Amino acid sequence: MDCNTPKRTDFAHPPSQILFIATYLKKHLDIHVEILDLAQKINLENREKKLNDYLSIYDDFKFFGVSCYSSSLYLDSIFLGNTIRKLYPNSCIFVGGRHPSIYPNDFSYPESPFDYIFAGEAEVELYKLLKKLFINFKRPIKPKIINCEPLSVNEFVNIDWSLAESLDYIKNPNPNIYVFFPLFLSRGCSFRCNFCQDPNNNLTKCYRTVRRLPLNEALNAILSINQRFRDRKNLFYVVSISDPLFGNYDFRIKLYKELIKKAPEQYYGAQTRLDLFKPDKEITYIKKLKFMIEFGMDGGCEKMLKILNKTRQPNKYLRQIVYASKKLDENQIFHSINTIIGHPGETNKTLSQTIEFLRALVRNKHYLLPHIFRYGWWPGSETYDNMKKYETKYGTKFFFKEWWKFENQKYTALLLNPSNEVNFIDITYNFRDFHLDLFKTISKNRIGQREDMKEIRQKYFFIITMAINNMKHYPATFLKDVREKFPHLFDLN
Ligand code: B12
Ligand code: SF4
Repeated sequence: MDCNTPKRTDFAHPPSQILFIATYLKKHLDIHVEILDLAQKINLENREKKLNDYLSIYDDFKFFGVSCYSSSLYLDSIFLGNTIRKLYPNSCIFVGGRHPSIYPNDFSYPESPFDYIFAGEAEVELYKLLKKLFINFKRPIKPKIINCEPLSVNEFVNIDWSLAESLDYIKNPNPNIYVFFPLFLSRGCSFRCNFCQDPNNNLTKCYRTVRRLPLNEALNAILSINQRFRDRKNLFYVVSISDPLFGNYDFRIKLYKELIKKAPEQYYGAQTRLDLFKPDKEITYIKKLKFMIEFGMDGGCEKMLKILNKTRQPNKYLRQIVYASKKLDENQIFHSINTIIGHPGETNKTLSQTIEFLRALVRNKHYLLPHIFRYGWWPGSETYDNMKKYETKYGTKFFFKEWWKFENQKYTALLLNPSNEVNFIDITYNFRDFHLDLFKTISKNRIGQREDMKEIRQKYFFIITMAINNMKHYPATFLKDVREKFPHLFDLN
């Protein structure tokens, strides 16, 4: 690799949720919308000053919206709301996203900077509210919660990508950054995996209701990215189909055929469930595209698959994974398989079964990248809403019930003892060992050499090298931080 070869060591995801809202507003109202992606800037030192400088040019703006798309952004969202309120005391500030959809009351308290809190998909309700406020601008005395119904398919809009032009990594493309344009050809998921969705949680109704774009509109959504960005110098991007499930089989086959005809040179990524994927039929088309596919396997053994409510036929499901991965590898298709460790119910036996399964899966593979995630107990999930059940059944201990209200959320979401016999310290070591074990095997296997997908080979290489380097020190650094912040947890274990 010479020094002019891009190193591609960073990833960027334009904020699709805000782009959807902005597109909808622009389409239906005569309004100027500007999008700021502060996610990368907000972690910087001196963030208060930097945020102030960054936001100080918006004194012409009356309305500000903050997206709290994951619970781990709760404190950052409040901080951002307060900064805006101090700079622009008379403005109207909205907040929406996954966390406000589940716990809107977390944003409604005396002195809250927010005027309106949106629970659910907010396009239509925000539009209606703005129309009223344009005629009569009045801030409510206390924060007002607006519950939104799931959007119907005819209310869907395709993102207007001109709105993304203000993002730093689009304005000044950096050849070292992979940009993933998240695209949604559907919304909602009919499955009920316990770590993901709680069927009894009303506020997540939007996430449970499946709605799909018709094929021609789905295709337009994909091609519109190409039309705008294809010839942009230094912009390396992947069209990343981020739906919870990537359509149904018939839809996928038709879409592959169209993509082969209309835009085969483009990189694509999509995620779906392994038990919905038909390797023998789909691979014929996928291999003609520069396509990466990601599967949420989530449980690596029968017992955990049942606890996660991932499937009713765990044995068959695991066999399907083995078969699909073999076929994908033989056909030189880059694929990743995600596994979660440390969910309530995890035992020493399930951990060793999972690593055995994964070891066998990566053996002699060149195109498979396993992703191991440490379980975080996200609100809105069955596991979160039924902690008592897990405490009684497995001896699980959850340490910080409202973990998102603590500083250091990167730890607090992970701090639980999954069962009587496995605690969070064990999971920390297992997390390291799983990575080192699998990634060392993969690096020896030699990563796939597809000539037309060199950038992806580079990405795999980068992820694996970084993980091997970082993971060696992971337990020491993670546990040191936890010990400093929460020493009492070590007395309990
Ligand atoms: C794409 C994605 C990502 C991308 C990019 C996210 C982005 N768009 O910027 C990346 C890869 C960066 C990512 C990272 C993470 N993600 Co993520 N991600 C998703 C995913 C697949 C789609 C989100 C999305 O764009 N949905 C589509 C839009 C249209 O829907 P929406 O987000 O709900 O937005 C609507 C409303 O919420 C509302 N709304 C949203 N923002 C705003 C703002 C205002 C002002 C208003 C009025 C309304 C409003 O209106 C929107 C339009 O209808 C979801 C799963 C899913 N399928 O939803 C997980 C999901 C959101 N992620 C999740 C998690 C946990 C994470 C990580 C913490 C993972 C990790 N361990 O690192 C990180 C968070 C990083 C961080 N900084 O904290 C969880 C959140 C769970 C929770 N209770 O918080 C989800 C739900 C997955 C899951 N089931 O576990 N993620
Ligand atoms: S993990 Fe995937 S399949 Fe399961 S409920 Fe969530 S989005 Fe659906």
